[in-house]
Amino acid sequence: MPGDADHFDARPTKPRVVVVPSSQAPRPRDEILAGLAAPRPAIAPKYFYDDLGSRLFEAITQLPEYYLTRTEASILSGHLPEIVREAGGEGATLVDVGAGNCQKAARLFSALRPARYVAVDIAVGFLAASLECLQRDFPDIEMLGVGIDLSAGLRLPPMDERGRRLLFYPGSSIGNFAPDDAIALLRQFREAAGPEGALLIGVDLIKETTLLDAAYDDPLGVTAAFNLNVLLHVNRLAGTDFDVRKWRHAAFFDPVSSRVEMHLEARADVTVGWPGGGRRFKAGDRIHTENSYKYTLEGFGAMLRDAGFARSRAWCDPRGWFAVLLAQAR
Ligand code: AVJ
Repeated sequence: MPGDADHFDARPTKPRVVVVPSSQAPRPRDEILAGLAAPRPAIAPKYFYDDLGSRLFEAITQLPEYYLTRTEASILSGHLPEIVREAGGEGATLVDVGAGNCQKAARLFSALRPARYVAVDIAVGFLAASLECLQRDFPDIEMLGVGIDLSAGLRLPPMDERGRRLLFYPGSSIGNFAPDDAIALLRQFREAAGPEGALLIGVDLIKETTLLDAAYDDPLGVTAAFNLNVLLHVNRLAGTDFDVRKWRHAAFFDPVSSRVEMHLEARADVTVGWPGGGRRFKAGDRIHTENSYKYTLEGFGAMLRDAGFARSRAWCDPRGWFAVLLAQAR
């Protein structure tokens, strides 16, 4: 019956989700196979996030040892009015980079009251489902999903918007990039924010090694499952024949490079094949899957300045484990 659908679908329509094809990024299959064949074999951390990987990461954020997500949430909720004031108040376009389940941004909504919410993530199916739920709770905020591979740059589709832009990059996701690449990404954020805009970013700080090791190698083995799951994703993307049982999770903080490294280590000699090739791994050989850089507040402030941000303010938890910074483009 005409009209019925309208009636039941009253206001909250499904948010539009667009995929921005990355012309610069190599195709996943080529990138993955090149990484596996390299002298130091590696898989880029963006490949963690298939549907199961996105869910395993959500589970990580609930672990007692993984202090990052809850520490950041407590900093944000403890200083929300001040952060919103510094960020220019209500009515902005909130651009959430690496939005995942969108829960971090959703907790800002009541105080920030953005006119528009643009959620950007590489895991576009997971993002679309998250956005659809969120739109029902916040029918007055215009929402857009953007599927994009950040390692090829932050390219946003043209948007009809008034007001300022606030870029949101929480969770210390910036830690996945080596310092020089991180500065280049921050510079792109500054450009995307525009002259009136700002960046709200979460950064994990250097702390005792035992705390960092535990956060990335938890006793329940959730992080191990998250790390090993990349092999299943890679099997689908690149046609490899990884047997998860032949590999083990390894994670540790390296104070010299100031980063937590994650690897997958061969439990015994193993051969991995793929269409047109393959590689033998000896017991103990590793595939590097992630770096998670840790900073001092001073060090990260300097990177923001290098990226061209005019000034920044920082908030920390009482233990000094995590920082939230608000950086003004000018
Ligand atoms: C989503 C990149 C911030 O580095 O802490 C969690 C990913 N890896 N446990 C991080 C991750 C292992 C996470 N980031």
